[in-house]
Amino acid sequence: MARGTQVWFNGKILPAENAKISLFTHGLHYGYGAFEGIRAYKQKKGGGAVFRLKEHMERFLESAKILDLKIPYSLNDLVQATVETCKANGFEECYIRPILYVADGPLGVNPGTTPPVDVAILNWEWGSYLGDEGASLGAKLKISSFIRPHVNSSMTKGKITGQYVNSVLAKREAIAAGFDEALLLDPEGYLTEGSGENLFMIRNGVIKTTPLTSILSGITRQTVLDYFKHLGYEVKDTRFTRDEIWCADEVFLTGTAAEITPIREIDYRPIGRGDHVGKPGPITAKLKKDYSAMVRGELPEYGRDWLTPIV
Ligand code: PPE
Repeated sequence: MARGTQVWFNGKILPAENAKISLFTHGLHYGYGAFEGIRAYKQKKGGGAVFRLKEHMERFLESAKILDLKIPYSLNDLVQATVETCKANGFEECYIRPILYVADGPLGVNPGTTPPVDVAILNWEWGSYLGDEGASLGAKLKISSFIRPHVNSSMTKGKITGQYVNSVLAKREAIAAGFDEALLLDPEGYLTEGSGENLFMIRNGVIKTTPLTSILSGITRQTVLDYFKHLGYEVKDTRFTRDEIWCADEVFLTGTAAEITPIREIDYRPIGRGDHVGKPGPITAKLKKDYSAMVRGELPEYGRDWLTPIV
């Protein structure tokens, strides 16, 4: 995992080792901040481009609004800063992590009415999120003993730093039990998403994904919904249960880091039918191939304005 040597910190590009923060940082104590995860890809026509950068930065600004934090940067400033950071690191293909948090100021839960906020953008190179084997053969999931909090406890429309303790606990539990990833239920027992991915299942040609109530509104999820609608598939945004997903023909996870990750097993039960039991199914395999082409500018019929060149 090679890290970029340069970071963007409060409006300037700096060597990463010079961007230091204080132990009195409010966001470190209380998790009051927000982040994004974005990927840039090498393009077929040459050079690099950032996939759906504007949509990620819109969600970043909405996370700040949910937290009632003001930052002095516009959508366009953040888009430009991201491109500049990738250029400063010489990366054409990388993961991009914008982060904002309440900075050094008075400690105590109350950060005051106009707290100081730091904003940074970092880069690193990141391979398959659930490992190369998970990406190609399919990952193994376990329903977590941790649940996604009620919608009045966690702000699901924001990518809020402190909320990720729930994801870290679920992920560590799943890994310790020999699985690749956790699937979390909501307080009523319906499936929601993985620790860092959205969830899809396919049965009898009908594609289902969990509703936006208790999940992050994933940008990859939306890309996949647009893709399936374009191809004329029936797609339902609806709740489903663990026994329904055990009997699915195909299951996959979506996310910027995870991209399209097929699922081969859930709770020790192999997923799929016929020739595809315990293997990625045909619709998932085609989606995975097409997603990989789309982000590299090889399928211009999907979102012509989804790729921001790193120039
Ligand atoms: N749900 C959660 C909880 C989540 O964290 C992510 C992204 C998604 C769904 C998918 O959202 P999107 O990337 O917009 O399609 N998780 C990010 C962070 C992963 C991490 O380990 O850090 C990511 O994929 O970048």
